[in-house]
Amino acid sequence: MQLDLAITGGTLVTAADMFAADLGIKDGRIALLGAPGTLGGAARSIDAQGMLVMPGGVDSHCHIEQLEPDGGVNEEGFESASRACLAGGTTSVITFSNQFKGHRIRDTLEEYKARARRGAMVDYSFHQIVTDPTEAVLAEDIPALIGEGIRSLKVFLTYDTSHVDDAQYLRVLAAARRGGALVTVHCENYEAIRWRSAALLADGRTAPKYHAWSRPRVVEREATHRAIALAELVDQPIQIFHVSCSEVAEEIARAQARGVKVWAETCPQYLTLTAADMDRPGFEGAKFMCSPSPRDPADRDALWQDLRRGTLDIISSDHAGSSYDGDRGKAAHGRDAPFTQVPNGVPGLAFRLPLVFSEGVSSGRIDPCRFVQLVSANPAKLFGLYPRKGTIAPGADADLVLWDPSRRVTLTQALAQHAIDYTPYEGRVVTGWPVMTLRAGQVVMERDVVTAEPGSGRFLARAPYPMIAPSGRLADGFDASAFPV
Ligand code: DUC
Ligand code: ZN
Ligand code: ZN
Repeated sequence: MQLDLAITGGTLVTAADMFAADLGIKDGRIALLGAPGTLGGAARSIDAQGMLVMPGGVDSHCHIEQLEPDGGVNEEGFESASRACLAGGTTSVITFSNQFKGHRIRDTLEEYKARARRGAMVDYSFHQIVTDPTEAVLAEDIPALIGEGIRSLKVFLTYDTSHVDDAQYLRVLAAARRGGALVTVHCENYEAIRWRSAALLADGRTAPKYHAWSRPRVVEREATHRAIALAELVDQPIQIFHVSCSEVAEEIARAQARGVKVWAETCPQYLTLTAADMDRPGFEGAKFMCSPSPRDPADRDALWQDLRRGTLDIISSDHAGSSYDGDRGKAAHGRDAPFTQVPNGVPGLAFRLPLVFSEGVSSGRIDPCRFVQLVSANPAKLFGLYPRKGTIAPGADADLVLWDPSRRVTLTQALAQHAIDYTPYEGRVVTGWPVMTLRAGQVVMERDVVTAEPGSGRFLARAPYPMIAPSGRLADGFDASAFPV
């Protein structure tokens, strides 16, 4: 076979193994693997001596070009987000289509697809956010979008514009069970946060650091427990987004031990930042505000234990498109705005893999195979993209990152290549860096220069897959989800 491209001399890393091999690419896919020096002819060859060759990152939680109920749109568009992804070794994303309360889902999804078709330079799918599960949305929109290959829904248990109550959450779980989709959940208690925030403001405690005080660990733990308990009642598999601390992971571990189909992720911000970052001078702390809040150094360190034992199985970015100084940025209401008026979220598409590799592999906490599991293979599996994404095997898309494990790099805003005007990781030194990214067999980033074409990303329709099937364990054997009530 005449290969289009051969990658030779590198060490291949998958979720399972690490071995010296050459890799051949044909028509955008991995065609064959061979012992070093044994591949046949290739039109082009890349020397990967000294490099790890890993599957491109799959970021299963990031907010890109998201439309907001006030008529605005996230400052991070598909093109700039893709540039950041490719710079950092990520080749696929699952971002969001957002339902506004009082509106149907079906029109919004088309708008997101059109935006992605114009700008995306990575492959993409969507989670559908459900904020208003009316009868029509449950009976018509959700089955239709699942039929189009959107096999994950997201619900928020907090935020004024998006939270659902328990009755609504149960109905979304039931609709997902009927249609065959995963439900993903933002777990924080809405009323508890409102109550504490009002009290903090009444006491004049308005600075960014009080964001953490408004939502302590127990607020996240309670919502996580409730999200799991109701999912268990319906027998609907769920994933918990952005777990910030072990107190929450313990709830998940307990449910997993009972055999509940619940998975969970954390994000680099919870492994690297702490609440003290929000107490920086002036309004600088706003740059570190995200929800749930970063916690204490001990929480940050303990999360690695949850990642090692598998309670947490995915590390996503939760990249959020709010700048610092822009019109929709964190300082848009002034540099003395109360924390309740500051948009939540931190940018993280570009530095997800470098931060996790450095803190995880270079620091000796995890091995390279676990790294591949956390940032690529596991998100691909949980969200129905595997084995097309997330592995190096014949037939898989040739989405690869060539990684220099010993290169030391100081993170800067310029290296992030996103549209957001800052990075919370400015000045942090990492060990391990992506030197080349390939998507569908094409080199799309080399030495920090991204060369992909806007619109070259492909929509990833997700077919049914067994991992997210209900367990079949129902109280009294009664399947209440069969009745669309
Ligand atoms: N939290 C979210 O739930 N979404 C985006 C940003 C954030 O911090
Ligand atoms: Zn969230
Ligand atoms: Zn999010």
